[in-house]
Amino acid sequence: MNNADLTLLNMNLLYVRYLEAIDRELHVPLGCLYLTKAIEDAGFTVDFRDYQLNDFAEPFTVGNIVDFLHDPAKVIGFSVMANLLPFALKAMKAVKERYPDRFIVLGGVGAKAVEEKIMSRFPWVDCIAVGEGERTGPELIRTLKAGGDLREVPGLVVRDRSGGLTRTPERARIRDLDSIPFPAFHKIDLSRYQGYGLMSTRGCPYPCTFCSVAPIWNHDSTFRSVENIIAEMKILHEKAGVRMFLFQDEFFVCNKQKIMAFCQKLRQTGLSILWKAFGRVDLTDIEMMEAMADAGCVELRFGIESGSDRLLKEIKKGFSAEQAISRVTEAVKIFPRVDAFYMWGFPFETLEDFNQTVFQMVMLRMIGARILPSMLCLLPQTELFRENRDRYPLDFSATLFPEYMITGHEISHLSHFQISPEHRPIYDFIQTNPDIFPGFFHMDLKNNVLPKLKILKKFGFYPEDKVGEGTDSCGAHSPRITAAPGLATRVVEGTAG
Ligand code: B12
Ligand code: SF4
Repeated sequence: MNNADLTLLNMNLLYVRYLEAIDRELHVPLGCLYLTKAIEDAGFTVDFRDYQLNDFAEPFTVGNIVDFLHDPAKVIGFSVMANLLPFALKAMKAVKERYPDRFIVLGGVGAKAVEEKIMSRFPWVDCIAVGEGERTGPELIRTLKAGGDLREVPGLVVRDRSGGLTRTPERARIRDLDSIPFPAFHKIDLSRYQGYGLMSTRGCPYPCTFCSVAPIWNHDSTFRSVENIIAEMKILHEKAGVRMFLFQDEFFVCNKQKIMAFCQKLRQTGLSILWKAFGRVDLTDIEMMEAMADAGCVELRFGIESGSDRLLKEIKKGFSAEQAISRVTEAVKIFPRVDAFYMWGFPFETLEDFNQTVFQMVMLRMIGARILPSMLCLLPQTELFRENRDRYPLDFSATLFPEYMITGHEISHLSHFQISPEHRPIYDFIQTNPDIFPGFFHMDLKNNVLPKLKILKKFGFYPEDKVGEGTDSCGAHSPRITAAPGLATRVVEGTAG
């Protein structure tokens, strides 16, 4: 009998299936470990299980999740992003059938903005935790153990005995991030992981309409001190020999003074470490980038999104195409690797806008930047989805998904995905719930997405329908991608045609 107060299952994972190979990048499960530490510090016990470490030949069957969760505690928590939300919901049903007396909590970012829809359609989900877990988690366990009323715990969506749903008041964000203890690294064998992510901030204040990061964190950003960040790097370096760190937060470069201080203090530690980070083109400059490179930054990533000023304005990106070009041109002279991320497939992106983007991508590729285009993903948290869902048809294609929605079920093969018959039901489930899983759909596939994909293939940014060679990877936060020889810098299997 499991005496822990919570069995916590991490389902935030990167798993890409090719015909001949499986790509798994094991990342330290930060969100779950922050949550675990907070629950343990409150005096409870956590039985943490990381599904990234499962050794099933076929991880994406509900039976295997039930096996992985053998003998769970009375409360079972799932941590999930949007890509595995459909599968997690199916798996939760099977877990509930196997253990009807257990209380099932869904947490993580995947359910954000569709909590009520999930709770009303899937009665086996007992509760959804919304937002940061460090305060909600311990209070949830305490209340459940005491037989209290969850409607009194902020930050939840709960079902009462009569089946009615209650969204409890939103929980205030944790302002002082330094007050949060470091993740519960003692729960994992650090040597089994390859990706050491760090979060130096939480949330982004910018209003980009296609992005889910800012709304997930309610357009509010909080920051750790330079000393606190370096202390975590030091622990990981000294205890686990970590040499390469990835700042996962999109708002790492939040302010020049802070970044300069960080670089100076990091250099003073004398630690022999390297790191990668994201930056906005309008918040970086040459002096800052040189200081970053001197302090061990080997890769800077920019979200550029479009080469069209009209489109940049429409998606509220907050800088111009010219700013992007000049910043990347400077950055490639400073860092060994510079990534330029683009989004394409906006339903309001004219061919003229799109061609300007392709032109810029070609140009920046020629000067040495790595170009990483992603097909627009209609995440339910985004302003873009809300504003446009009734304006354009929502189409599903069984062979084409946005890169953001790779789940691990589908097989990436040349220019398309294949779905094996045993996994077909998960896509049927997705198709019957488009309002919960819009990320798997396209806005106007025929006139918007397919013609643009064809152009991107022509310029080598996606594979033609023939075998490519070599690999390229955007590092930690995207699937490994197979590049067409000499040309493509990013290849995620698309549809034929
Ligand atoms: C690190 C990270 C990853 C890591 C995850 C590492 C890990 N195992 O945890 C990796 C690299 C695996 C990853 C992969 C992907 N990611 Co990612 N990732 C992030 C990132 C940058 C930070 C996440 C994080 O650590 N946050 C910090 C912690 C503190 O927050 P948290 O994880 O949300 O956890 C807190 C709460 O949610 C809560 N909580 C979490 N779980 C639970 C469970 C319970 C029971 C409870 C009570 C509470 C609770 O408590 C935690 C502590 O406060 C975010 C962007 C961002 N800035 O937030 C994107 C993000 C989460 N990723 C995203 C996506 C889409 C992906 C991908 C699916 C697609 C992609 N191409 O990027 C891939 C995986 C699929 C694939 N094949 O490509 C989206 C999610 C969108 C959504 N609505 O779900 C985000 C928001 C980025 C974005 N651009 O929109 N990612
Ligand atoms: S795209 Fe980048 S800058 Fe814009 S809201 Fe998202 S994280 Fe912030």
